[in-house]
Amino acid sequence: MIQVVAEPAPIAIDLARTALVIIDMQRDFLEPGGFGEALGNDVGLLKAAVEPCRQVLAAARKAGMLVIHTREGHSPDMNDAPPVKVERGSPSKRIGDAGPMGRILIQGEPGHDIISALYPIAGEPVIDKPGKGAFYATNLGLILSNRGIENLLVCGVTTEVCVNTTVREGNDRGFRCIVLSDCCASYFPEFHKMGLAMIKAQGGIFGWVAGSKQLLAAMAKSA
Ligand code: TIU
Repeated sequence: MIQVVAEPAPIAIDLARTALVIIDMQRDFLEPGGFGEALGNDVGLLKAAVEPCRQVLAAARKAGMLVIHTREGHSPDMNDAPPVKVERGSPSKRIGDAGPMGRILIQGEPGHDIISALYPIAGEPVIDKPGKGAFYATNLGLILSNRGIENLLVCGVTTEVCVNTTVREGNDRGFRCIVLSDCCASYFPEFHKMGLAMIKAQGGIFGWVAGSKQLLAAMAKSA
């Protein structure tokens, strides 16, 4: 067991029953020319999360923890893309359109891939998800229950969209979700702040929030 300094309260977790879940750290969200930029966002704002994520990923691998990566996207025929998602707003490019990193948010295209700094290694499940939540229309829940996982350390982008949705789904399914604040980022700094505040409010209504340094310190103590 390790004891992590977190908000709204410290939490004790068994690393053998804990998975690191890295949400959608894809080129389409973090690099110019992808989905994030097509929506009108400054993708540079997400860079801050990369190095903290890299450090947590290295520590999780060293500790032998289950590491799971997710990617948001759709099949090339786009049968799994709801029209309401494809048609909404007035982006410069829509899902499925051709961009400098291939078709926007389409599986198999360069933009859909995970950034090189956080690239999965053999044995780490990669969950392709059509929605915001990582449990929706995926086998994530099955993988976690087969491995006896009770706790999720959650990193990734964006804080208020796919991270928050996944944490809410995970909370309803009985997982203790600990969101690593500096390992998440948003195109809207105020949404990042409030996205974390919503998770830890009311005694931790959806989960816990901790800094990567707090987690790494707790892991180092137990090593
Ligand atoms: N992964 C994820 O958060 N998908 C988004 O579309 N996020 C936005 O903030 N747009």
